[in-house]
Amino acid sequence: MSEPSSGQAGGHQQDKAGFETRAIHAGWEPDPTTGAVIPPIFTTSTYKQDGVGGLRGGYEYSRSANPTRTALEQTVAALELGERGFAFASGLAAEDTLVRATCTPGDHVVIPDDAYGGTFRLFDKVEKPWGLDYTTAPVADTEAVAAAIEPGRTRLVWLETPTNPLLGVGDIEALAAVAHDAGALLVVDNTFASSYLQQPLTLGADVVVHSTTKYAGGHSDVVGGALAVRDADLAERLAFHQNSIGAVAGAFDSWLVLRGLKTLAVRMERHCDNAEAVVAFLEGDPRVAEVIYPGLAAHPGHEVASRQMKRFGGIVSFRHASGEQAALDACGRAEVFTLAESLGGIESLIEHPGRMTHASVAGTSLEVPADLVRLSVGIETVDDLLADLDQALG
Ligand code: P1T
Repeated sequence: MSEPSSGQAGGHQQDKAGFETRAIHAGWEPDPTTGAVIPPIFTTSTYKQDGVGGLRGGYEYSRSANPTRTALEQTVAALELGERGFAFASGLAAEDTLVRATCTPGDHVVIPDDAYGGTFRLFDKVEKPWGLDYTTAPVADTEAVAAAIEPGRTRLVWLETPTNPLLGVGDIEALAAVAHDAGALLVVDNTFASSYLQQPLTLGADVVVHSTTKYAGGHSDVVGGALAVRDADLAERLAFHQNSIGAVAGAFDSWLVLRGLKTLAVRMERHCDNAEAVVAFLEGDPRVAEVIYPGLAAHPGHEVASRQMKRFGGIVSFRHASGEQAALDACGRAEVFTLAESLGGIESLIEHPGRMTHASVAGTSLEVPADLVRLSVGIETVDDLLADLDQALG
């Protein structure tokens, strides 16, 4: 097929407009026919050809490209300051497509020893039987990551920063150097920080991964994933695999994520404000044994996070001083914080990683503490959030 213009960063990336301007204007010019300011949801599977092979704008079939998805892909690229973006049906679909585009059976990858449970399950239960070997390493320890690399065999060094759910911080610049020295690519899952707080491609990363289900979509109404890259050859490989595997974002899902991204900057500022207030409240509470947040000066990754993140994000984890049952009870008692998996939406969520999002890592090196509670701090009235936590802690 002839390549559609899909996924190339739009003009607002090239002219280096501000983040908010790119979020609102990249990927779409008002429609020349109608003046539509917002991209329509192109609910079409196929496109009329003007004679065989005469594609209009490169559109042939909606697995290959769809104009609503193109608008999202261009926006993702523009926000990450990459050359090209790709949108998928979920974060895990984006991850799997990336792995298959960059690795072959017999290769090796380094993955975090603290990561989303579903990401670990993908490597352990799907990619490993396919023939891809992995070693886990703590992202906060650059030397440990370097030691886990097998030069000549390691294709990817995979990073989450901050990690899910323990909020470990990896030094993107240092890890990019370590990966590149060994001929590997540095992949950064930027879901927790969002494109607004951190732009890994500008720090040397080769690929950015998002679960757009989270802050990008921002309203807990869509499941999606995205990739952004700088290198044109890698982009071509990803485009080929995206089309060949076919785990693409549908038009309506693309539209929802695109709409979410337009307000990402203002939402993230409020998420950060509210998270800071929650941290201050929990820090002073004897029912809490430990508050984990990269914005705390005592957090081991605070200095690195201060360098590579604009602010410290909306996720706060804490350990209940009275153990696992007390942590479970707190999750059950919360009212304004909804007991649910996922994160990054406007509403506050509370969950028990050990029994919920990270149940699939039980018994592995990624197992999380049983007394751990994870909060996705939303943008509600902050006093209501603090009062709810106060009653939930018991
Ligand atoms: O759920 P999905 O859109 O497929 O994205 C997977 C994923 C990838 N990376 C990170 C850092 C994630 O947090 C996730 C999904 N996480 C949750 C559902 C959760 O509650 O932690």
